[in-house]
Amino acid sequence: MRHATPISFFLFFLPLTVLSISINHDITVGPALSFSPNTTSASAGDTLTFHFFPGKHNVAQSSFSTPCAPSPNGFYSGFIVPDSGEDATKFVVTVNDTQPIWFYCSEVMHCQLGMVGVVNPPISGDTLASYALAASKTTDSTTPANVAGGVFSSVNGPPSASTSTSASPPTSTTTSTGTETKTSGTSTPTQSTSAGVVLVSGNVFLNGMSAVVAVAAIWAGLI
Ligand SMILES: [Cu+2]
Repeated sequence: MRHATPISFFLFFLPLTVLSISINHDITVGPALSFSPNTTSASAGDTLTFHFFPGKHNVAQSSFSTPCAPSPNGFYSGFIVPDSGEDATKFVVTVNDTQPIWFYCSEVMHCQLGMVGVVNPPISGDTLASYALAASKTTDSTTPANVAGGVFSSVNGPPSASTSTSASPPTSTTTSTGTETKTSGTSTPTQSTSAGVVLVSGNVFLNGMSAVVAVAAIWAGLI
């Protein structure tokens, strides 16, 4: 029986390896001159889904030191301007690492008036408040030339009608690169907040279960 313990360990930890779960973080763009939430904590592999509301808005990545101007190789959604309610087109960005991601809306004066946000702000040092303050002192904003760094996800109907039961990776959604081509029509399941929450709970549950089972395996092996 002693030799069974390492195998048990492998088997019980295997699900954790398979269930390396990425989480989606929803961020609304407008209708006020703000992103909500304006601060998000994300892990590598997670996605950010930007939801657009009325007002002329977009989301563009910048660096902390150059607010209201795009950073090289940063993402940019292009303007997505619904007549009312949330636009069917969402912009999905995959988070590659846990470095800070600063972003802004490039419409005239929106960045200066505080339409800025951050993902993974540093624990100390640069803050969103200081970024916003620096943004308020700039005289104009720069709109990137091309859509970049993300994919468009489009679903029919309001977000509440998106009753996805599984979290699809962004690669399964309709994509376009280089040009601001909006897609529409097909009902593509997208990662919703609820799915993310469910997955988080599931992950925590599995972690807990595996820990319990692993401890049981150790105990059984030692007898
Ligand atoms: Cu805006």
